Amino acid sequence: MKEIKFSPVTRLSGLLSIDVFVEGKTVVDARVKGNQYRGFEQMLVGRDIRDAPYFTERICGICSFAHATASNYALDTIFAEDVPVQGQLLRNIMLGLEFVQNHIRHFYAFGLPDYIELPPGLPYQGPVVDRRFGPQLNQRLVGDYVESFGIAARAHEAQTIFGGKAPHQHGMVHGGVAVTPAADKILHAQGLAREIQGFITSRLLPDTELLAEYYPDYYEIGTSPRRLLSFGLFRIGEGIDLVWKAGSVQDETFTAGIDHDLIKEDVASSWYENVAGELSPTDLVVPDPYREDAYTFVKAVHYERLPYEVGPLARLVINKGYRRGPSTMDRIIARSLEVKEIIDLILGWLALLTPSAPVLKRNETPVQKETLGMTDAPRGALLHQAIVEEGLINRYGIITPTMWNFSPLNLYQSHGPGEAALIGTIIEDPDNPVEIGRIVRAFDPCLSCGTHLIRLKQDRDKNT
Ligand code: NFE
Repeated sequence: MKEIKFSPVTRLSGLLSIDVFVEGKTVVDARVKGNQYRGFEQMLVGRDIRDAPYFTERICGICSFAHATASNYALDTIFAEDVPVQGQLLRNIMLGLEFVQNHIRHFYAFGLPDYIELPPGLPYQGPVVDRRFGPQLNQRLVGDYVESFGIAARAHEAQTIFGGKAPHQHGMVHGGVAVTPAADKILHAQGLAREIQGFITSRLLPDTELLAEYYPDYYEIGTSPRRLLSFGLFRIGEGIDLVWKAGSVQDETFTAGIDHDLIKEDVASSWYENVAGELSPTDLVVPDPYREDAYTFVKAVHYERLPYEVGPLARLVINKGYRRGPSTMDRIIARSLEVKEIIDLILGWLALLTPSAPVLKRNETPVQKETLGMTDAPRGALLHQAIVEEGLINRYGIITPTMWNFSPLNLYQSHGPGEAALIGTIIEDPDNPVEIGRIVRAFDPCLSCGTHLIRLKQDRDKNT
């Protein structure tokens, strides 16, 4: 058996290493390793619960608004607030723009360099192996790759119109949003959204089709068990009605809704002091980076004891009847199809904004001690859960999409979706295992989110 190590895996957010074990040409075992420890849950203990969105959105620079959303949903419950419809629209517009920014950047900057030949000198290019586009098509894709950076930036620009800044906006607050939409702001955002929509229609979708046409074998590579899950996306109307529904899929069976009590974690393979059995999201664990029988800072997460894949493909299967997958190409296609749906939704919501309508309805006294904020983020299901005493955080737990997709071997000896997708892969050329990067990046992993201060051994020794 041969071991192949990738470290670090580039063109993603955070620090990820992959070890695969190959017999002949077949991957027989895999380990996805999150190499940084963040400790946000520990930082939050004892702080005012109203600070939680500002801290948690700094978990990550690429999905900060998603964390602000989950955290503010949790605060809306704590303060028993009904967000005005115009506030809901603005929240959805800003959250949607984050998806747009992420998905466009992922397709071109993170994923596509595995399939095209970029001009020399650009960073983070792997070995040029298995490139199938001729010079003309390659040139077209390189042109779109370059253009995509400006387009993705437009999405952030549009987010700042209502959110003040991006990333780490200040516009979403508990009870609604902080900025009333003036007519000039709406027009500005519409102009940017139309430009993005044009790029998605004329470039991203045809480029995705082209990729699928030239790499059809990737419908069979990176496959994993058909267990998909989503917390739903975009609240609208009274209560917590969702534009895209929550639920889970096992093979062909869809079950509506998610019972959050069935979501559990464990540290069987994770660098924390070993706690036997299942953990709840708000259980604190103590890091132990020197545990011999562990290999990652990512905790394993499961639903009804089973690992689930989350992300654009799960949402598309649950909401739009997409039938294929999961495979590497299905994950890529789902992201592109989803971003077209989302930019159309954003333009629809922008048209519904009314400059003088209220966007915020706040209460000042917390009425709940336990709270939960669940939404989908660009990469999948995101949960924030808090226990609060007299307005201060006693416990704060976060389960991110990358925890779902890059869960290590769990308590029940099941691999997470990322490891499962790698196992069974045929590596054509073990000296240039291009398949591994393609499979892993199609999940769009973010290890900054997945492993929520690095504590070096020297520091630990100094402290003891
Ligand atoms: Ni750091 Fe994130 C998204 C969240 S992934 S990118 O999407 O939450 O774990």
